[in-house]
Amino acid sequence: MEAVSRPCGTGKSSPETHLVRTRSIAGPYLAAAILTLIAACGGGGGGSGQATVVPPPVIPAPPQIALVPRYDNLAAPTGVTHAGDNTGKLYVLEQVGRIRLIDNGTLLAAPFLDISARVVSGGEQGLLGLAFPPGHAASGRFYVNYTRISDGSTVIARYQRTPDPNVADPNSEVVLLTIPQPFANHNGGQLSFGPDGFLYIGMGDGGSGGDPQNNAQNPGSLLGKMLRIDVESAPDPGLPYAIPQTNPFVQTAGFRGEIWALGLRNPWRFSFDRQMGDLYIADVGQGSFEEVDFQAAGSAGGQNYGWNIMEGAHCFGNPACSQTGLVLPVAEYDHGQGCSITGGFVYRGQVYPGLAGFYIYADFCSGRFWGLKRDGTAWQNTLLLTEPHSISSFGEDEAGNLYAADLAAGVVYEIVVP
Ligand SMILES: [Ca+2]
Repeated sequence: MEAVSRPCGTGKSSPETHLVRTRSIAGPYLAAAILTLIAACGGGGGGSGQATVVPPPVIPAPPQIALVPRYDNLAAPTGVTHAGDNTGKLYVLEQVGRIRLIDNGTLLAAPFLDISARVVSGGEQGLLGLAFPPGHAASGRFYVNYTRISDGSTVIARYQRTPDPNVADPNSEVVLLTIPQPFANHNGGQLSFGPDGFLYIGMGDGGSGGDPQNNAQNPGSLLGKMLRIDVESAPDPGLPYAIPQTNPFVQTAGFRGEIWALGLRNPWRFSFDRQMGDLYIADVGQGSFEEVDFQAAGSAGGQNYGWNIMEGAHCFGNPACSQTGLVLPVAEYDHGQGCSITGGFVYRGQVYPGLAGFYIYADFCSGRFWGLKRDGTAWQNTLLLTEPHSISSFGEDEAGNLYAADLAAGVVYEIVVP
């Protein structure tokens, strides 16, 4: 039932030794790992005295982390990001529909933007995403993702800063994309510009449970997908944005051209490794498994991450499901260790070299934080911290320092190595 290995049999599994399930781990690495565990448990290892087990290539474990509160009295924070404009400012999303600004280490009283009158908030709805395009310093433009008050539809919209750099114009909205949401949950939320300068949008399957409308596998639906659109170039005729001609399905009948990848349930948070350009998608599971999907830099897109044929690395519904053409996660954990994954970032800051290259993420319910890193063709996943938090989102500042927002506490923490 549990995804973790139970190396020494009795008692509860140790989250310290969370063995990542992945297709690529099969083969010599897994065999070596099992042998190592047998040897480590002592006894029953064959008793020959000649158990010369060759350990798998293991990357150094990351250091344990701690959370230091930096900004508080926030109202249900759902995101943290920066504008990439060398100002050092941080922007914090409040679910109700406000963007708060942290300037020179101080949380300003007046919001950068307040569109709460447009936003339906609560549960999985609200102001869910914010992204600044390349060139924001000159253009003053930025993009948000929210569920609108009239009917809960997802809105992707552009806004404009005013001449006062600490204030955006709430009347500058240009709606780029509206996606009807059949249920209140699974709205996705993340917005991020990729290294290619295109806007990536994580879109949930429309909600309820089990994807009853089969949206995630429907190539004609924008739900249950990763989308990629060009919002900073001249728009296509009849559209407020352009569809990149390098999108994987632009020439495929029956597919929406905006689709970058499909088979996602609720990619609430995803991020690009700022150094390598790799894409990490944390897809929230149904009742059993939470997963991290990985896409190497330079990918041509078009991956099918499996939902609702599979949940994590397991068949969902039909136990004899066909996995042909599906891309399995590089890491997963089961609901003995949490309930809802919150994707984070690969640490690329300069302060904690031991964390370099680790993708740090958490579970919203259990407050477990992990560090995930590729080790050759396998992946190593290490528990870094367990604390009672409701982490809705992670964020980076311009220097690569990492932050985590606690939705319930209204606090933004900095992730440090104590
Ligand atoms: Ca999947």
